[in-house]
Amino acid sequence: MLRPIIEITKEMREVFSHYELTKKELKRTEELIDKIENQKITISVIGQFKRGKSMLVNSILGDKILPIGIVPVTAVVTTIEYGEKAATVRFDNGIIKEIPFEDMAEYINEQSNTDNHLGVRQVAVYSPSDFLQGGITLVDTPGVGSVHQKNTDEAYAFVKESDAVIFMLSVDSPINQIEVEFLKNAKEFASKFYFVVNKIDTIDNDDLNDYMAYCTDLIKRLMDVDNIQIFAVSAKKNIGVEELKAAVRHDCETTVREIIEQSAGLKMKDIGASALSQIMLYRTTLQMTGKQFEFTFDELSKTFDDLRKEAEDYCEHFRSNPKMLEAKLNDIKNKLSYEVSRLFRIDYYYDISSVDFYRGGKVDEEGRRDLREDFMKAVNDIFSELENTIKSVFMFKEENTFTVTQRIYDVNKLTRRLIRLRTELERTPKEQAAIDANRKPEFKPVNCD
Ligand SMILES: Nc1nc2c(ncn2[C@@H]2O[C@H](COP(=O)(O)OP(=O)(O)O)[C@@H](O)[C@H]2O)c(=O)[nH]1
Ligand SMILES: [Mg+2]
Repeated sequence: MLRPIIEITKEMREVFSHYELTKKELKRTEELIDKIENQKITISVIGQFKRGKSMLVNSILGDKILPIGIVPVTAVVTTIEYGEKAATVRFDNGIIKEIPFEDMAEYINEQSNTDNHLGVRQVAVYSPSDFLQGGITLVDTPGVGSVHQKNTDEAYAFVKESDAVIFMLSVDSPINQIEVEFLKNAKEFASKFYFVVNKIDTIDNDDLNDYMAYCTDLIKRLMDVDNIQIFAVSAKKNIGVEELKAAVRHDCETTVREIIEQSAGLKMKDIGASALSQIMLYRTTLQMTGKQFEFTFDELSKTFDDLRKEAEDYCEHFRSNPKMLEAKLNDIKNKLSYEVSRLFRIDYYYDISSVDFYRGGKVDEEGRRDLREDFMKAVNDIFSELENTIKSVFMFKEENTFTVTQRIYDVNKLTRRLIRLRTELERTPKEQAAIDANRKPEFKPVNCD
């Protein structure tokens, strides 16, 4: 008998609450529970740049909210929720600023905010559109596959937060490898997909029907399902958009809880894996003798020193190049994961993302950006987090042997429980997919003359 995902999620929350180490996972789990209980659904529009994502969002909302363009335009994630018209910008350094609606493009556009040098984490927009009523957050993402790698990373990072996805294709160029990869990744996190083929105003009906048949077939294979929901639209001419809106609204009114729960189940697998690697580190440290610990800790401190030196040299050369610095930050995380795995003989992973370093930076006399300080701060933050984790675990060893043995016994018990919960999560999506597959596809040939 399958248990509801919310029950498994709550039990995982209980497991995480035992450790200081799984604080991050606990927070993410609590956010998911909040989303399920309050039925807040996040629907992201994703796909390659220039497919017409921003234009579709405008068309859905019936308002020209987002900037559109012939060149890659959207550089940052924009969330749109129900409310009186307003816009706020959240920066990487935590500052939130309310901005006039008309100024939005300055922060979102690749042209005015190249490489996101303003350090914008997200733009949050509020719109009184009926479509958003009842807890829907619609998200416009930067497209994947343009020369702006950062935009691709942002889009990937945001897919992790999505419950449902509007995957955008267009008739002017077929689905490519980058999109295929992106779709596979999205499948790991989102539970509901709407496929949209845009720009149908530019081809005739016969071609359109052939193209839709081609896309439907291809996507079914890629998604490994028997049925998909696919819509032919013109965001520009507002054709087919009502059908898409109706389908999304219908699902949100009838099965919102299932959609959110299923996507929470997928995300919990990711969270569970990350928690398990923290708990393994805890257990291994707890079992070490004082000598072993000292040796391991010395080795790790040496690694910190070497990497810090490497980072310092590196940022001398690339002080104005956020892309290179970001890549280096991920490189450092990879090297640390490797070292921890080697020294503690466990699987240890750092979440590789590229959105955790403030790119606002200073500007020198020649008007060049100097990101060294922010970069080194990010590097040191990575080290000190790990250092504190390991030190705090080791503090327990100061206690008497009985307490340590008891702790090891407890952690073993909790680890087994966590592994069992993850196995339980593995089982649910397939059953749910079968339920999904029974829905009929929505595509009807469209007359766009
Ligand atoms: N003909 C046609 N052009 C469109 C349509 N939707 C978007 N475009 C154009 O495609 C380009 C990219 O649109 P945009 O929304 O910025 O794409 P995004 O990068 O995916 O957000 C712009 O030049 C739009 O005018 C459509 O339905 N029909
Ligand atoms: Mg866009």
